[in-house]
Amino acid sequence: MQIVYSENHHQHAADVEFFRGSLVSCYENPARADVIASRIREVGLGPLIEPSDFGIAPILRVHDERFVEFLTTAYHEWSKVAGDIDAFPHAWMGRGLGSGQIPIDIHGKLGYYAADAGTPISQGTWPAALLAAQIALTAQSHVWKTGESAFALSRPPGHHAARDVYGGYCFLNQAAIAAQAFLDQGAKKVAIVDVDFHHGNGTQSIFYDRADVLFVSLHGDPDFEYPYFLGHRHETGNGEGAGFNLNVPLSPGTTWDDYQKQLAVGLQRVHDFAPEYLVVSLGVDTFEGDPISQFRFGSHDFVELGQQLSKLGYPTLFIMEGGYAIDELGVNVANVLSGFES
Ligand code: OKP
Ligand code: ZN
Repeated sequence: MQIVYSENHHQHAADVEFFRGSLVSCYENPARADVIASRIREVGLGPLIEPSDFGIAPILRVHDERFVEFLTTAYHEWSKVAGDIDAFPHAWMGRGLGSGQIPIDIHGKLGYYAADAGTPISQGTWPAALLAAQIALTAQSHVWKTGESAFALSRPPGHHAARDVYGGYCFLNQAAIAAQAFLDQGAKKVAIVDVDFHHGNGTQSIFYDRADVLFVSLHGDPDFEYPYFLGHRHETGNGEGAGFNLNVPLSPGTTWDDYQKQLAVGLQRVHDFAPEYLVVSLGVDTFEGDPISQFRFGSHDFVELGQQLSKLGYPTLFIMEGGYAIDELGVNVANVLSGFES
């Protein structure tokens, strides 16, 4: 399997995030990708190659131009008034309280584009988010050209980013950008399976009205878990997209044994859809030791997850999403990929 990686993810290094009312060290930190890369080298899963530059056009197929413009300038605008400290919003529009007009002031803009107060923007956030998108596009291009599978080892993650919204540690939606790239290159149908603990609300929202991308997500029930406002079972798609969105919300404490039965239903849906390519939003925050999540997978369960995904038989593009138990993170991710290859 080809693995696309760059050490330049280190540019996105925020200091703190809000957690239960306090500021704590960021869970989404550079050590995450470092330990994954090092485990992948250790087990010899495949060559780690550097990303190529596909420019901004494939990103603008998914994201709003003004949103992208905001991301490119946000830290600079913020630091002019706040100094060299991570940027956070402090005001949101609230239901029914927005005219739709985009504020000029940076604090207003942050509130306009952000979904939550848990996603700091640091000095290097934009270059790192852009690089993550290029990593996804490089891996996508490999899958497209060779029919082989690939892994985009990138951070920050992407599945909470919507067309013009950032949040949940995500800025650009790598999975959506890659899925759209397959379609733009001539594919007719792409399936995205999101196995991160958190619902991929950004990805769902991007493809909710469309029949060319099937989105299947298994996740902590949004009645209890972030992102709270999307990811319910009754969300099945809209208009032409009706029937092309499948959410499987699961209770806190879900084990692999419970999960795999639901996964089988989700993968059957993918099989029935008969896509040409599979994109996997790969989060391993379903691990029992994850500090912000509530499922109970053991490390060995990730091997089986990889095996289940490989049984579908599609050229598969893995995109790195969440997973915050640093000590086991490398093993858990490598286990999925080894299971897939075996
Ligand atoms: C991103 B991904 C801690 C509470 C949780 C958002 C979690 C985002 C997870 N501040 N905040 O899906 O792994
Ligand atoms: Zn997650």
